Amino acid sequence: MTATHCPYCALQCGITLQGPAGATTLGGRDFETNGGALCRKGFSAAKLLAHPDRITSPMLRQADGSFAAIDWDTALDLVAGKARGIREESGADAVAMFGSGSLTNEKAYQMGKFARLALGTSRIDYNGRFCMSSAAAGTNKAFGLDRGLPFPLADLDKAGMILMLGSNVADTMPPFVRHLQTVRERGGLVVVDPRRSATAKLSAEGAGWHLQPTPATDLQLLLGLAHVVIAESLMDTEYLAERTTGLAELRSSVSAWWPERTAKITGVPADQIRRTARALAAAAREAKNGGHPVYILTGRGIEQHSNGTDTVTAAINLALLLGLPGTLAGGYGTITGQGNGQGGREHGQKCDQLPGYRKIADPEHRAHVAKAWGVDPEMIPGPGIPAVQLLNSLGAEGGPRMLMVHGANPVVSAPDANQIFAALRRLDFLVVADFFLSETAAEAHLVLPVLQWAEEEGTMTNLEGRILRRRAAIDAPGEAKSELWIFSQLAQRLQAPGNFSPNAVEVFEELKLASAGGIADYSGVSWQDVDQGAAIYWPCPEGNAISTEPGARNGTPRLFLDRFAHPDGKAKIIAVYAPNTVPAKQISLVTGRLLEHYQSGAQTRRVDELAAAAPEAALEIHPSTALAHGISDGQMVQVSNQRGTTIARAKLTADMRLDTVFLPFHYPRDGTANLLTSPSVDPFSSMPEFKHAHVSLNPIEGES
Ligand SMILES: Nc1nc2c(c(=O)[nH]1)N[C@H]1C(S)=C(S)[C@@H](COP(=O)(O)OP(=O)(O)OC[C@H]3O[C@@H](n4cnc5c(=O)[nH]c(N)nc54)[C@H](O)[C@@H]3O)O[C@H]1N2
Ligand SMILES: Nc1nc2c(c(=O)[nH]1)N[C@H]1C(S)=C(S)[C@@H](COP(=O)(O)OP(=O)(O)OC[C@H]3O[C@@H](n4cnc5c(=O)[nH]c(N)nc54)[C@H](O)[C@@H]3O)O[C@H]1N2
Ligand code: SF4
Ligand SMILES: [Mo]
Repeated sequence: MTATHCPYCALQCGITLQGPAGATTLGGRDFETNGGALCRKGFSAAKLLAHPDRITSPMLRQADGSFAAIDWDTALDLVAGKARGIREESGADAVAMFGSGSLTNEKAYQMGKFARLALGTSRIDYNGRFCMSSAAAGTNKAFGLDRGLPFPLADLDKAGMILMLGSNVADTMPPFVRHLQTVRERGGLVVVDPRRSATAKLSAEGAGWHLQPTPATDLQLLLGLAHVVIAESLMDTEYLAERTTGLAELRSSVSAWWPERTAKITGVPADQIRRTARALAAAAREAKNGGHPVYILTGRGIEQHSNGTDTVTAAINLALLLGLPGTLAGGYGTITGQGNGQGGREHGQKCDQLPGYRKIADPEHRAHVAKAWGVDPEMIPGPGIPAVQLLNSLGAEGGPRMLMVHGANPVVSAPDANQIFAALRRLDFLVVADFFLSETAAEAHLVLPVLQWAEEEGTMTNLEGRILRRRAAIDAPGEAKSELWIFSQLAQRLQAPGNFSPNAVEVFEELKLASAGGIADYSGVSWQDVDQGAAIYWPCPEGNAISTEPGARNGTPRLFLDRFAHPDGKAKIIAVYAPNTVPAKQISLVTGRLLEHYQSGAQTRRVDELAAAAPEAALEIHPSTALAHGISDGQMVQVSNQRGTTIARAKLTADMRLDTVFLPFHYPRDGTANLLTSPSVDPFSSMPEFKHAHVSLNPIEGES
């Protein structure tokens, strides 16, 4: 029996695997985040291991468009040859890489190093840009450090009140809900979502409440909440004076957001705004007198907007006004999404970043990492460009001519998918490493078969910043190979400087050195301790004593208790501003997730029971809105705007606002929600506007 963790989301539920390849069975394991429970996706994950769709040898596109199996030497020679040739002709930035928050820490680290040293390119970014970038930008600005939950998840078990904005954990992380049980019983769960989501129902059907704003007006709502706290003198003045800077500007920035005005824009009634602000302040006051802690949590619903960073900042400001972050009375946290969404944003696959959450533009940071890599700092290229810009620059004038994709399916998951298709087709050479022929792999010139989670060794960092062991239980089918091996083979062929070990333990040892002294410091984390199940949270500098006793927490389980990570030790309140415009009377599309499918669906659409439960894109629409558009339940609908058209089956539900429809983004071809989303990005995080677009609706005659 092998103890490991689920391959999918950042909750990283504990699981066990038993039996040989081809007949592996999976069970829930008692681990702190899931207590033995699993969601449907995790529970069925083993069905993908010996799946008939597995790619079992490198595959090269032929002149007639089909793929033919080739051997690894030929494939690796071809990749190295193309990379060298294109670099000689067009410069090092003509070869690009696109990574993933699904990769283990070791693979993410090695990929960043491979891009900079073996390819010499600055053109690397990853799908975490679509996920955590706004929250990361907001928390970095406010606290000087970005770790999704700056406290253990289990701290929520004791909560007296939780304000949850734009997160639907009841569908996206079902075992998370056990940590909300007590706060629900206390009537303290308040959910903000334009949909009456499964999570919103948890609040509304208990003694908590649900705020159902107009999509993309959370910034105004948060300014309105802050207004009430300040106007009614409900803030924690002592905390603000001791632990923060910037209060004065915040005061003036929220002064105009009185509840009635906020209500006009957000659609949330003024009395509900007052009720929520007062309840939060009362709960926070109680928490500091020995009561139950209070948390403000955010998810992609408020972060995936072109003002996502400002909205996160406004959420943090509210938490700071209440005196919560960096205390045992509660705090602010963002719920990280992908399996290694946390570790994936620390080790250097972001275009502006080096391992240890270091900055690639900072001379001292470059010098440290260059030393760990055994190279001259001059050899490390400067900052590249973020995901949306990178993908759209492919094959364009002066843009990359070759791309290597590891762990992403941007044809389905990147915004304005028609443009992404066009960009990939402009490339001279597209290499996709995957275990399935995803929609993006289907566009490739060369596909490299890689290991799945149950076939590889490594570490992952979960939504709490806790480092976990991923363990190999079975052998991989056919010729599938580890990505560490692929990077090491290619590095040799490209005569890269530095060491590229194919062994996860060796790479982890190097990652520790490279991260030492950085923000995300792993230097005191030992592979053996993680292997034995020690609960270790970064930062964990060298010399930290580690206990493997059950219940012991090592490293830094709770951040900021003494000081925030800015040089002055204080949290920065940064005033943010929002337009005072009433949203246009148009149908808003919001996108998001279903319980049954994971991301682009490349994996879960291949699990029979999940595919059967949610076989095609369904458009959630209010019955009255449907009636007004001549749409009946089950009818096929064209959802369109200037960027494209998505075809989906109408699902009438009173859980929607009248002005809003919902599409999941898990489906390919004409069911792809991202045919409609805008590539415009947040100025700080480069997060695209996934969660809001205007659309028109047209029923397709006879199609129901
Ligand atoms: N089943 C499943 N679980 C997953 C994943 C998956 O693909 N499928 N992916 C994982 C990953 S990578 C991530 S990032 C997480 C994401 O987890 P969540 O953030 O929980 O997921 P989403 O469904 O994207 O968005 C959450 C909610 O935001 C709401 N929303 C949309 N627009 C707005 C808005 O303007 N304001 C507000 N307040 N809310 C809005 C949506 O209605 C939705 O209910 O889930 C992880 N878990
Ligand atoms: N409209 C809309 N679009 C969205 C979102 C939204 O809410 N709305 N959410 C965004 C978010 S939060 C995210 S995280 C992105 C994610 O979107 P994607 O980047 O498309 O994520 P996945 O579907 O997980 O793609 C992962 C691919 O990598 C493969 N894979 C998994 N593990 C590995 C590995 O270890 N190595 C390699 N080489 N391959 C692997 C899988 O088989 C799959 O084909 O989508 C974003 N897109
Ligand atoms: S909640 Fe996330 S980690 Fe847990 S079983 Fe489901 S997908 Fe896996
Ligand atoms: Mo994500």
